[in-house]
Amino acid sequence: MAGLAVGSRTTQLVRRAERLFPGGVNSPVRAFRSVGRPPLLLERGRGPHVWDSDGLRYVDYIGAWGAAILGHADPTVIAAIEATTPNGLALGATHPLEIELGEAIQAAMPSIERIRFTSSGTEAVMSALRVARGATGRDLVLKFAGAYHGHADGMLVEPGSGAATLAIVGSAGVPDAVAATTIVVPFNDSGAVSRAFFEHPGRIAAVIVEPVVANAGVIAPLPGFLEHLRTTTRAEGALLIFDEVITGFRLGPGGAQARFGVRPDLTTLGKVIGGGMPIGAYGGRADLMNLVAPAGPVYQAGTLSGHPLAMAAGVATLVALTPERYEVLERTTAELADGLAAAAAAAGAEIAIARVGPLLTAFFRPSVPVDAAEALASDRTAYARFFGSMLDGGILLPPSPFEAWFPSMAHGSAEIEATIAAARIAFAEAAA
Ligand code: KE4
Repeated sequence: MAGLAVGSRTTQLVRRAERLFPGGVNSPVRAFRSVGRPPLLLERGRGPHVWDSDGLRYVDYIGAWGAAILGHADPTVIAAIEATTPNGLALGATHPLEIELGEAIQAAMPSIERIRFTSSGTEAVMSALRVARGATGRDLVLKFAGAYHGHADGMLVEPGSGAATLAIVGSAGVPDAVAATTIVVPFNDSGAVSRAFFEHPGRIAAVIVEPVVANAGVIAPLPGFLEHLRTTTRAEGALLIFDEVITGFRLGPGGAQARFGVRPDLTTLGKVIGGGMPIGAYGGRADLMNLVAPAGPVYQAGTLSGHPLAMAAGVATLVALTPERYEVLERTTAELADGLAAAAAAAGAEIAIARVGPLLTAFFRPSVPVDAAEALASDRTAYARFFGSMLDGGILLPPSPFEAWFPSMAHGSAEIEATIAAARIAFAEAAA
């Protein structure tokens, strides 16, 4: 059975990795620490499947943390990269493909009047926050507990994702003075947002939000919450930043801002727009983005920003993201969510399936959470057992209860049925 035991090649590779990288990984969540299993090394992906270094195949819901929306090794994306590679890699000046990808993003997200590419989501968030501070002359930023916006110092205050997985509420090495510039309130708590502005009049440069939280597991915005952020920031002279690194081009071509009809001042993007290549982007109102060097006084730069291979992969991906394929992905995810809920009910397991479009999380708690405190109170031990049982059944879930599952457009009924069949066994084992 897949994943039953980590084989000798993986064991040897893990031992070498542990002598090289902190915790044996290049990003904490990959260590599988919270699910009590040895980490997998993934060596190949194709469509809905990945293979580990022992050659075992899994139906994959990590999905490169959202980037692999078309499925792994999509032929059109690979072909675009292969066609670009012979012309050289980074050339150090603007490449025509940067213009193509920028125009494709702008066509899908009209709020993005100007855009700047970076090489990661963290860089995109750092830069958007700098623009907000440069534009307003204010120092404070408001974020939501359990949201993850990359590892820039000021964002590592009650972060989600891998930090929440490790029960980290802050990070060593972040000066108190920097952490003090970040105000944290509960997601979906409009009153707390208003109180923060009342307590810090004229000092908050921006509110940054995952419009659908994915990094505490999936938490949907309550009706009116995003609208409240829009009206409050506008009234208070602060900017609204939608961190759509996950939701952008995942919740549809226009992301969360189109799905919920709320227009932010700035947006950060990543993952899908690079088709699996290293990428980030920030953009928004022209009057704000024209503050960015060399047009204005807010400095930001990047050696590999707009890398031709990332641009080629991103263009190929966005071209492939047709309305029909989004409809199929929504249906697939809904079938998965319904099947998981039915399997849990049949086993008498206390599971709440949170789903927004093609994003979902199975929370081991009685109801879907409305904020990170409720999400973090879910049963981590039960999730770890569930994760292990699903892995043994050939299904690879995110190795943390505080991540979203990322089904792809390559996941078909066979993969959904296999996932639900494995969940029936896993829930029964968890309930035993
Ligand atoms: P990167 O710097 O990791 O490219 O992006 C940071 C980031 C920013 N904003 C949001 C909403 C994000 O989800 C992320 C990164 N996402 C995590 C997965 N939850 C990356 C996976 C990891 O840390 O290994």
